[in-house]
Amino acid sequence: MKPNVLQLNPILVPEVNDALAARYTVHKHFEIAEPEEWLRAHGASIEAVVTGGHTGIPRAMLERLPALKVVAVNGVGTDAVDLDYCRGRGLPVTATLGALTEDVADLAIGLLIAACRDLCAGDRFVRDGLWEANPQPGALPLARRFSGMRVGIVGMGRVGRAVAARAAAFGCPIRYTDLRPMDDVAHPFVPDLVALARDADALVLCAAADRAEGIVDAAVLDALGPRGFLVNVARGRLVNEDDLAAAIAAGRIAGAGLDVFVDEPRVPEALRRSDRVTLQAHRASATWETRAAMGRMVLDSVAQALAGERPAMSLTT
Ligand code: 8YV
Repeated sequence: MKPNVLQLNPILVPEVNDALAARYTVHKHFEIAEPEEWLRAHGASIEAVVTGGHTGIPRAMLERLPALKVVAVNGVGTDAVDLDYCRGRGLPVTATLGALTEDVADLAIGLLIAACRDLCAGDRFVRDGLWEANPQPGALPLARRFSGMRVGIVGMGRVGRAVAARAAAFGCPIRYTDLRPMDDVAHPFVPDLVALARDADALVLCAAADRAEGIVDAAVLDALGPRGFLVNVARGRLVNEDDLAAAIAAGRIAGAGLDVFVDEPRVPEALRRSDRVTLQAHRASATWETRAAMGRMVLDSVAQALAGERPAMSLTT
């Protein structure tokens, strides 16, 4: 009999789904009509959970899965999994470490350029026929140069470093903040986020959200100022979204490029309405290349755990 796997999030790469289905009996939680009842009846048979970074798994669900041998997160963020609880249970929680670094950094730079060069507003201007109606060069305001902008990176992990490498290629001076300075990073470390924002033209959020919530608030946004841009490719809850919406509406910051939000898929009206905000639907890792690589890591992690080995990508065991 094949081991039972509970999948909490759709996987978009057919080869990964095929490989999962060939090896395991896969139960798609998101397709089960009565998930609570189903869990009561079948929870004890589940040996592996496959979930997304943003979805994680509620602790109450973990408690209903006594035979569980691994939580394989198809992502790098593990803030939606109770790692301490899993550690206490000796349960490996794995992530797809390194698989999505380049794509997330690419999107961060893409969002920053989109925000400061008004790419989406320009696209709408052409697409909606407004250019023909307003052919004079001043119909669209001048934008801002990205090359050479002072970039402040919040979280100098894999993604932060990849953003730094890209921004450096655009001639951007870089400074960063994190829980502590990193010996192997040459860019200046700034312990205080307000101070980092004050001397930055753009703040790029790349931090894990396990221990940080609402760290980008009105004080940070005001330090960034009316010529500053905010980019978030990490987690929505790093930002106080009400403060951000107010700062955007009042022009207290210049603009934002956002891939993540506090309560996805709900995005505050003030952000959706503003031309100075470029929005994405949590897509930073959503390329064929990255999702296939992530899927292979998930398959490896589940296989290792069910073979009784410590998964190479375990963060808790
Ligand atoms: C994914 C993510 O959208 O890696 C993460 O933590 O949030 C994203 O890469 C998600 O995990 C896809 O399943």
